[in-house]
Amino acid sequence: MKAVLGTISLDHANEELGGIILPKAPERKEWSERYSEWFHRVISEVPIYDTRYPVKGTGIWTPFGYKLRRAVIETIRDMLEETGHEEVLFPLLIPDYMLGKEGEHVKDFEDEVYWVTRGGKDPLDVKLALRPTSETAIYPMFQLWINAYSDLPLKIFQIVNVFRYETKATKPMIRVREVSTFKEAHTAHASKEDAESQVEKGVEIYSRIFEGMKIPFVKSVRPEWDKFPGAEYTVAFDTILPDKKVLQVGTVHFLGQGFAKAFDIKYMKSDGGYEHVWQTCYGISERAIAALISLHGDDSGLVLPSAFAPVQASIIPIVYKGKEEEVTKKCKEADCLLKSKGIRSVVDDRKDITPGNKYFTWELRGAPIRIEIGPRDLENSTAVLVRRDTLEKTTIQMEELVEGVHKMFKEIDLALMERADLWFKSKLTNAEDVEGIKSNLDKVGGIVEAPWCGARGCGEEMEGKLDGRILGTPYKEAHDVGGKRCANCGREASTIIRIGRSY
Ligand code: 5CA
Ligand code: ZN
Repeated sequence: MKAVLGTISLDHANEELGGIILPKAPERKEWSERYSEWFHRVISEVPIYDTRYPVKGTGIWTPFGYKLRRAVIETIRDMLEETGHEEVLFPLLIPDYMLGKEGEHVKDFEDEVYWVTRGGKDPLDVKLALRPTSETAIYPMFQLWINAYSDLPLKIFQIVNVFRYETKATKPMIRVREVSTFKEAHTAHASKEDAESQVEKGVEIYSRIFEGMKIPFVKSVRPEWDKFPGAEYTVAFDTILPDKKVLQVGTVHFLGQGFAKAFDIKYMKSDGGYEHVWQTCYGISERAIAALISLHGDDSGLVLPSAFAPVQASIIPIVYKGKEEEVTKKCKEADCLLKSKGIRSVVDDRKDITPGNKYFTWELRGAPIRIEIGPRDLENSTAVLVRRDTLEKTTIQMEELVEGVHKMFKEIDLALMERADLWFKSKLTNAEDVEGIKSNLDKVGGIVEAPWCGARGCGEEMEGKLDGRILGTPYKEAHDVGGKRCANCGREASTIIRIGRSY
């Protein structure tokens, strides 16, 4: 398979079809040079997400956006259920005394919490927080639910909205104040080993989710000073957006016994004594959907992996005078056939719109395949399939339509992964010293890896010098720093450090 870096350019501009000039093949100029504008344009033109609601940091999933969101949620839900997690639903409101139980947690979230203090005109006797995340809502119930060894492990998740009064610039889907699509999993275990192995499983589950979405990532153990408040350590998934900035798309936390002690969650051991449980939690949000939208797109709009595309195949009748009815009928038959095989197809039989304009619509909306059927196809019993990612055309026999569509989905999905991977790898560089890191961050962006001594003071110093964020060290990945010196202080290196300019 041919992989393409940066710009995809095939020249279809001269191809004519019944007097219609096909739209120019996809480029990635706006996508890479003015990503932020590109993103806003795509989400509002498709439309996916409407940002005009008059509360800062909130947005509306449009019908099309909602379908995309639902496909992502379904994948996540299936993956969690397959791996023994059960779905629950907790209240949005958390009493202040519960939110305050775990010291570090509340200290870090304090400035981000929205409070409900009145019911009608009456002041509430207990202030209620809108959940910024649900540890402090869920764990008091764990305390009631967990008594015996046989109650463990306990693995639950919920998909809810959470509220964070983000003070950095908000950005649709990426940094919102109402996170509308927050999947949080929470687990409790009898031993430290068991909980740590759940962290590994959480990381594995997320890896599979991102692989399914064709989102390349690295997994890093966040530095001590940037871990989740209340956690012993945090493993984060970082990807790189078209503007070469780093986006954290998911996190898995090892909570140790901190919350268990704060909320007194204990189980009885075989000797009759009690032990606090060991816990993990992991979260993912609509940020992952923003990454899905961003990573595969081009200047014509969305390009979506087949599993997530709300419309997988658009069928466009190429009509000539006198043949309208026959062609449209054939399109509808093809549509029925595809639908009966579980393919999400539509016939675009809008009147008074040129096929060219219909192509624009479905390219913008990221339908992986466009199917064109015209009078000549009626005679030959064929259809023309056009790949969204390359605009390559293939003529196939009508009786091979379903097979051909499935085959093309596979090819597109593979190509999307390969293209995204290549692009990601081109933004993942190495450096040996602070100068080199800085130069890579300035020139390439993305993520820079460098040898590091592992000392907190040294890391913080480096962060100051670099105008970048220390993303952490590789999680369970072989890396050889034998004989290397720390990029910042020159002492013997013990590990690799990752740095990027992040959202
Ligand atoms: N309770 C834990 C695990 S569920 C937790 O809240 N972790 S978190 O703070 O790291 O959030 C989980 C994920 O949600 C993050 O990795 C990030 O991808 C996403 N996220 C966090 N804040 C926002 C926000 N303001 N807007 C969009 N997504 C967000
Ligand atoms: Zn050092």
